[in-house]
Amino acid sequence: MGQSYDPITVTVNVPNVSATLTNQVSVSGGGAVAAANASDPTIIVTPCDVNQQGSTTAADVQALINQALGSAAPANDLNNDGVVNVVDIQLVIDAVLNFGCQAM
Ligand SMILES: [Ca+2]
Repeated sequence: MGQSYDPITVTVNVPNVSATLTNQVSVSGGGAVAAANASDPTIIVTPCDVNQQGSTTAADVQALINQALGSAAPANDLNNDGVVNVVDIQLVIDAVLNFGCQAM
């Protein structure tokens, strides 16, 4: 009782799709009567999620339109070509349509 094991770090790559994933872990053995379980929901944020709230929506499309029109600072040059324009807007629309975020 009262003992612990060194921290274990696990790094994973996930598909480039906005979603919430749940990290889960189960530990058994060591004389424990029952397995110990823990879970931790994690929001996956992609570059197409312009407002970084955890999913890609029409609000993100609107944010890119504002940037392309110059009414907002051009902060999300998703294809990294030096300008925020209709190409970047299309990348966000594709993400909204669940084709994934193809930002570079
Ligand atoms: Ca661009």
